[in-house]
Amino acid sequence: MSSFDTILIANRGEIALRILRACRELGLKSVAAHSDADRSLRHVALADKRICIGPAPSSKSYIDAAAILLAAELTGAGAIHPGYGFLSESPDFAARVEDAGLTFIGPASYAIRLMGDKVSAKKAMRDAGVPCVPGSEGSLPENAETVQKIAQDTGFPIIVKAAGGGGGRGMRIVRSLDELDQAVALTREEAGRFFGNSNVYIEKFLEHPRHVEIQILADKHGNAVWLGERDCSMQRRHQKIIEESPAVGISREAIAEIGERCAKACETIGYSGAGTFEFLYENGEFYFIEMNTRIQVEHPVTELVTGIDLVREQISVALGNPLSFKQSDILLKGHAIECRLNAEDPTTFQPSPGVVKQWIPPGGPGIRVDSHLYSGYVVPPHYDSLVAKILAYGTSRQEAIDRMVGALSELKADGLTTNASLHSRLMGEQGFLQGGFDIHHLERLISGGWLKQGAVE
Ligand code: MV4
Repeated sequence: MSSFDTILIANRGEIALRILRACRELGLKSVAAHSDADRSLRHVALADKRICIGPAPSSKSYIDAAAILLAAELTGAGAIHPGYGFLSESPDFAARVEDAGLTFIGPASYAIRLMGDKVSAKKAMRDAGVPCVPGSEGSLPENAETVQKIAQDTGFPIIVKAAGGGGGRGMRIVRSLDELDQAVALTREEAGRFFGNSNVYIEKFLEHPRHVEIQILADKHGNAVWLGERDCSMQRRHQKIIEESPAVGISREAIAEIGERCAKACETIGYSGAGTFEFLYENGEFYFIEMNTRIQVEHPVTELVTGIDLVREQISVALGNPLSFKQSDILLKGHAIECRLNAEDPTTFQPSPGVVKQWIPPGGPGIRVDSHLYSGYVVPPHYDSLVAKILAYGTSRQEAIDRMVGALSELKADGLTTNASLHSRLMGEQGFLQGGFDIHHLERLISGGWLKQGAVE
């Protein structure tokens, strides 16, 4: 089937280093395709080859498809790993990689395209037996009366979403019929401008859901497995801050049932690679909203509770190998928590790039740190502010929390302003300790003045 001995890493930061390590374990060579601003990244030093693909702005480097394809040709890479962000979910890029006779490490371009359009994704998933949020069947018609009928049948409040959106972009909550026409018109107009697709759809708006996602892996031989869930409800402005597995208060039977449906859906649509089904969870029910067709930032949470190397498996299935295990081989054990360490102000959330004078990562039993930082590294201002993922694993949730508290107290990132103190405080926050909080929890804390209240809980 596919065959390659060299992978071009079309990404940067911690995930580029993570991919490089997976290449090494698989006996594959790696090429670091980096921007002008990223010459001093750790994975650039460790890769078998390195090639500069353009200036610092990602539009001229990490999302320049032509530059990356040329880099692959020049370095003899047979495959491209896109990591997350950048070109990882671009169906056009994946198709260009395929057309160049190279392997895109991810699903086939048609599956990325199917899932990139949220209307077609929902239809495919509902047809495959995955429960979805009630709402319009497909995109809205032009006729205002028909749209009103759909909205009333769904029941207010509703949310109008752009088919080309996702991740929180292009959506509008509508609480009554008199706001409907204008909301649909505005969302359509924005959708056309931002995504080049003015299709919009309606869903029942869930007021207090949790964000619970299911990790899947599928090979090119029709086999798919689910690898448990991650609760990603601790977020602010659609940026996840803490993720954990298992999700507090959801029965193992309910997770197995939804997991089976996700794996089956992958087999139905011919999906291969790693993928994530995003659900809203409210009143004991799962509602599918979107599928992510990439490896995600929070994948190590799943690696800790399953013992499976998701990046290695992702590459292995791209090579055409069958999955190296069956569903019954996957045992979910213990509890894992990830804190995203960002170079940002812990109260204003403003990015704060700069020189790392001294970096001392935490360690000890149950601690994993995925980071590209080293003492003397300069965090450039051009990219995402994520600088490290601190993970704690324990037999119980409390043990994982206790280990995370210890890890955060050990961590030193002198010279950088980070959100480590926010994480330390959250580890002792009542709602977090109890678990099962909704997606608005952190924003509710912040608007209630929690950030300024010092240690008062
Ligand atoms: C929703 C919702 C409530 N009801 N859909 C935001 C990001 C995108 N992935 C979907 N989003 C939402 N869709 C319905 N029908 C609430 C959100 C939402 C949200 C979802 C997941 C994580 C954080 C969020 C923050 C605000 C709103």
